[in-house]
Amino acid sequence: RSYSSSDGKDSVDLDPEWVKMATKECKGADPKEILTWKTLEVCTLLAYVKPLYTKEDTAHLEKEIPGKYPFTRGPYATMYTYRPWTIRQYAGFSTVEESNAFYKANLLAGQQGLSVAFDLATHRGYDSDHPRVRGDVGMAGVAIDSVEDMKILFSGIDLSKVSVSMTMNGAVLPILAMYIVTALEEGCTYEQMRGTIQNDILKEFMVRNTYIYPTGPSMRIIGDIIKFTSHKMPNYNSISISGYHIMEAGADSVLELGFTVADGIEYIRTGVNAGLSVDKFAPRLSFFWGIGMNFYMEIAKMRAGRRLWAHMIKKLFPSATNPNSMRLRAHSQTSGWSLTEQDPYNNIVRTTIEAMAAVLGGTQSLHTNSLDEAIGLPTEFSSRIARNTQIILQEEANIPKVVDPFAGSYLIESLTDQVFNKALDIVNEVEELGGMAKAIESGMPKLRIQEAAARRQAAIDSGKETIVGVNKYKLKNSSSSSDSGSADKSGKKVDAGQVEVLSIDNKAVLEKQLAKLKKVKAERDDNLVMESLQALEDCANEIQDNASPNDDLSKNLLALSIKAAQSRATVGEISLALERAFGRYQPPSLLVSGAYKQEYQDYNNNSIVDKVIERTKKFLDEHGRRPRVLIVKMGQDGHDRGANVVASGFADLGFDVDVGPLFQTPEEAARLAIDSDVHVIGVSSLAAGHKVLVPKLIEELKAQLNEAGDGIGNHNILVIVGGVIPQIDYEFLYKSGVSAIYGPGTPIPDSAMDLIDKIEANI
Ligand code: 3CP
Repeated sequence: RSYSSSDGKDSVDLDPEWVKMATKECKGADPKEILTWKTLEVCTLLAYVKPLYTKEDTAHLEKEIPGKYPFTRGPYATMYTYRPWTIRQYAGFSTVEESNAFYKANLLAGQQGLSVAFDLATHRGYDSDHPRVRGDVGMAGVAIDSVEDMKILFSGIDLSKVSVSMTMNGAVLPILAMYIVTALEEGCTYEQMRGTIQNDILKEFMVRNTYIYPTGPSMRIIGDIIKFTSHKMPNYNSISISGYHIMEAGADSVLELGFTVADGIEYIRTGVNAGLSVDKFAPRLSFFWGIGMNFYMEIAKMRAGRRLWAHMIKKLFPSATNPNSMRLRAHSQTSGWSLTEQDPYNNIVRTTIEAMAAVLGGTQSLHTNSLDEAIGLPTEFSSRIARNTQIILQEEANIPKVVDPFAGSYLIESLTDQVFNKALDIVNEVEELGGMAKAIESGMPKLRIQEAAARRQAAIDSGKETIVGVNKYKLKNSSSSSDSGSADKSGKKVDAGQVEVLSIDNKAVLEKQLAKLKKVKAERDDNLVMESLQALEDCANEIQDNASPNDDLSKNLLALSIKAAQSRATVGEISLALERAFGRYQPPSLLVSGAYKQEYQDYNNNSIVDKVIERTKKFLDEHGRRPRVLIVKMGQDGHDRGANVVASGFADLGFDVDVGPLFQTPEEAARLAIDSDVHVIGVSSLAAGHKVLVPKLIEELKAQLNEAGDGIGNHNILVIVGGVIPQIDYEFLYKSGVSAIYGPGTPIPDSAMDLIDKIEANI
């Protein structure tokens, strides 16, 4: 065990006078031994964090001021003292009419910028009438099929004044094009458009999975967007380089930072390859961090991130001379993963702590999660509390009054150095693999993130890490949110377990979308649509000519998508025209092994893990094969952290685990389960599609098993469900034939043991 300092050498050891006193207080034990904090980042070899930092730890510190290279202290000189961060709540659900009303009400109530959540059908480039998206339309975001939808979404909102962020990556061309056409048709000029498009496809291949096309064409799309926006939309941020999803998928702070900065470097190279100078576009690249409960580390991460970006740009792109090219500006979102279904009001506290880390770290814009997000979609009530959390930080707590208040803290400065150095190692590792696009092809980032996720889950399941209300301080009689409360001092019932969630009527949204699609198609000039789509497809098929003048946008995919959107081509049609040229990306299946078991046993030997392993061995002896589970994700929900963690955990416990490809239909999932002769299908659902997709899966299973007759090994394949399932839907799912529901917080060995019982009963 050793501490390391900013230059990687062993750092100043603990102060000897303090060690003496501490040894006494620790009743003779070595304080270095028992008080050293082995952080989550130990996965990426971050040094251990000392229990005490002193002046000697920061003796090497040089003076830095905010607004100046290397920007550790903030991208602006005055930061919040002059202008606080933007309160920007991510939202969108159901129809454009409902989302528009929600946005307008939020702006009146103190929200300062918009951030649009699209439904998964739109993300993956499908119109609402596509058969693959039955369960997804309007569920985890708003449904958009054409410019006409986009115009309603922003009706009554002045797009020259309100900055709008749009989380869109796969279907970025049609969606950005439709936004631009909407703004132009509302009288806004290109120069007036301010806002951000996420447009970060690299992290989609790594973790978020809402890609459409293979990596090469996807990067070309990004090049064209950077080129178009840097010429015509000087106030628009062309990418939001996102660590958030990397963190939510399980990465620790160092991995998140290293991979995100490496992504950013790849985008700079993409812009340069599109013929642009770095200073022409880099000032409008922006970043996006996930902020979890690791309070000190998150503050250090944001400070180290700014320093690392500035350092890398200076080192790798010496032609960049505009300081704004080196200035990292970031949006942050509190961690959705850190929220719990159990005792959910605790989530308000968690979000407040995370929001404080984000602003003490110097974020430019912030989303605070609603307390109910581990259970379902936020209500008006929970959204209000989330928004007010930020307003209170801005207007009651005096936090904005001083720039970078943690500067000079022995701990935070030391941690900033450590995170900088370790994240730099990760960036260098990616560079050695040939940059992020190549690293992704090698599978390295995905596996590293999965390993961190599996270890984290094992730390929680084994009790090494505390989650209040989940693995410690649980509500009485509570194994899940079915707990309806406990008694307060006066004996009155306190409703601590149940919260209301927003329910979307998927059928009604779908009907509305279908009617609108029909109308748009009936009223447009089909010849114009065909022409514009053909031009787009032809351009996608052409090899790019990098020698063309860099302000020539005639062969630019965004310029041509704008024409298609103007002609009222739909999201699905534009995506399909591009797909004809580019093809659709098929991800490889990667699974990490051994990390869960090792981390669990490291902390808790001779535990339930060993018992489950014994049980699966016994099962093998008795039945001639191991219990076999197929983990599936249906619909367009690509959030696969839970599915991957459960799959690798179950495999470590001795199950035979198959992982289905992402984006399956219920028919395909049933077919795969029967062909693989599994005992159980485990459905992982995080995007609210379960009420449509799970009953359909069970129906399909029955039909296909009947069709197969008696020759098939399993007459009855059990269906279990995990993920974000509101308690109110449990009854419905059980009635549909689901055998078990394992909500968030269920330890993997517990569900595994329960499942073996169920499989044996079924056999
Ligand atoms: C700000 N300004 C200042 C100061 N502070 N000027 C002088 N002194 C100051 N102290 C100026 C800026 O220069 C800028 O003007 C303007 O005020 C706005 O400030 P900003 O920092 O640019 O802030 P904002 O417009 O809010 O933009 C923030 C960034 C942007 C840059 C981070 O990219 C952004 O809003 N991103 C949000 C991304 C987002 O919402 N993502 C949601 C993902 P100029 O522009 O004239 O310079 S949700 C994902 C959830 C999970 C999922 O994906 O499923």
